[in-house]
Amino acid sequence: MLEREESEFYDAVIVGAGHSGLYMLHKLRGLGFSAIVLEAEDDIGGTWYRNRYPGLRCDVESVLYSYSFDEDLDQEWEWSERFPAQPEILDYLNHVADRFDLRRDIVLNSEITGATWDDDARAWTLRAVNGKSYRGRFCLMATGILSVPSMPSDELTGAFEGEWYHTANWPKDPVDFTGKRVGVIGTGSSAVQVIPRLAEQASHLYVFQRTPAFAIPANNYRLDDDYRAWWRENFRGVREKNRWGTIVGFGDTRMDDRYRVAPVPSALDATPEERRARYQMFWDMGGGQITIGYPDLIVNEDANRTLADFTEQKIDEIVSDPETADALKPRGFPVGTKRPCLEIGYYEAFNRDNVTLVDLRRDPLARTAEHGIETRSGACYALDALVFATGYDAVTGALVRMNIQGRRGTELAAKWAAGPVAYLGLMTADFPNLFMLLGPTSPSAFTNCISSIEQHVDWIADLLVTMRGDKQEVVEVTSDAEEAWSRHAAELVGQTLFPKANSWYMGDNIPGKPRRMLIYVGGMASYREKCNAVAAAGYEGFVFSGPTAVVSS
Ligand code: N01
Repeated sequence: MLEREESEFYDAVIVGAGHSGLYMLHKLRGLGFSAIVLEAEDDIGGTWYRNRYPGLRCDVESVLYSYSFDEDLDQEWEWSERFPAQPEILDYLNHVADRFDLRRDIVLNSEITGATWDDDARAWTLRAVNGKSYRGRFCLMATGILSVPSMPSDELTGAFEGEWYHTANWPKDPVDFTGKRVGVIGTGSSAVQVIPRLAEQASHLYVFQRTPAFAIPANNYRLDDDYRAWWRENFRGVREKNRWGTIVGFGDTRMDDRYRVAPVPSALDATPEERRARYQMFWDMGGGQITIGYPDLIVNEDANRTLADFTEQKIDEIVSDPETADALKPRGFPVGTKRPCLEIGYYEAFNRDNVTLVDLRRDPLARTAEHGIETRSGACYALDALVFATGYDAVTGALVRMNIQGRRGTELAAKWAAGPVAYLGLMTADFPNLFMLLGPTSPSAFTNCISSIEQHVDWIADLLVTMRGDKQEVVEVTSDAEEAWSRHAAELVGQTLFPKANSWYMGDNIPGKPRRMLIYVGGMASYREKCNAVAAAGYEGFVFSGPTAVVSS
């Protein structure tokens, strides 16, 4: 493990050694900046290191869920499957770390518990849990949008005498559930992936469902030589489209205009037969693209209902028991307003004799007892193990927990108590020289995150190079700029159906978290254009200062 002198001063201190932190380090180093990465875990990989539950794979195609900044890297790494499994993504990140010799500037086991801006020194000091501190001119938060698990309350775990796990905090050694009675709480993306795998092992699996998922077949497959030849020939064009969000990765990278361009502007303009054929085409292709099968699915409830009807028919076709099928149908929110889940054998799992769906909408959870779970009706489910697939304090969770203090002691958690505000999702006023990667109101989860990360890193790096050339040391955003951006982001959300669901997108899943859309819904292309325009206009909305005076605004 890297040991560093605490007295050392860096141009940039980066928090987190996942996809964002690794590329940020590589980019800054290449530009001649000194940088260090502080990572909480005992190895690199971020979200893909800590999440290692059985069945975990990405819902973005492997060839796109990878960096595009180096063509040789792009060509030499061969993905084995369409949707990459967690171990392969982690292998890839380790390969990147080795290939670009990144480890020498990464300090592991260094969870950051505080970060403070010093106006006089124009620097950030970051304190790690092990008592060490690190100083740098710029601080880059590469802390991930899904890195803080939403842990079950003591009420849910306290009395339970069996073993329990959270999907986002899985043990390194494989857990053997053979012959055990297992309960899974939650039915989001993590649960949809882990349930079929647990069903293969457990003597009996109880799925405790509060809100049914909207799950679409992944149609995963192994990538063969033909696919690789196609990729080698086309990767530049595909990457470029992906950068602008034309392909967001949730569909088939090779898809043609039959999929991309809807034949009519509204699902309601198509005949039932035409709609069914189109939804079936997406269903067979696999991936989440079906939710944008017509442009109005996410803005018009009636149009959205047509997709919900299609999904319900599919569940009826797959799940043998009509009562179970009915309980599995996503209701109470428009489809796509909660993250669609990609499934491999999820609905089929409920046809197994050893799997029982417990519908908490009908019979809510009452308490966790020593030997299992009791519901309000008095039903008792005896369990040897519990798996919580209860999600994350998404997007802002890691940032507000870190005790970040900006100018005049302003605390980030206090500033965002009513909801996060950030200009372009990159910076927030009163926190000079602090950048966020995949920050709130950036497009993050509505894009292929790797494209977003590359956009942020490149854009921030350009800004730092400009500052170096202009001999400026401090950059910050104005309150006006961040308020205008937040207003614009909120106006766009108001035109969609997203507010109609209780989702982690809106912060609903964490008690006390303000209800606010955490992600920019305007799309990657308009976000990228806006960032480019801001830079071209001399970094409009940003204020720079040199060692002594404000020089530009
Ligand atoms: O978390 P979630 P996740 N009692 O928040 C339930 C990404 N991801 O880890 O909806 C009972 O979606 C909760 O119920 P409800 C992806 O972006 C990607 O599954 O609040 N139930 C819900 O069912 C995804 O969206 C991949 O009523 C409780 C579930 O737990 C994001 O991560 C794989 C409860 C939480 O679902 C988060 O997914 C995995 C309680 N007290 C994750 N508390 C891929 O790339 C919570 N729930 C494919």
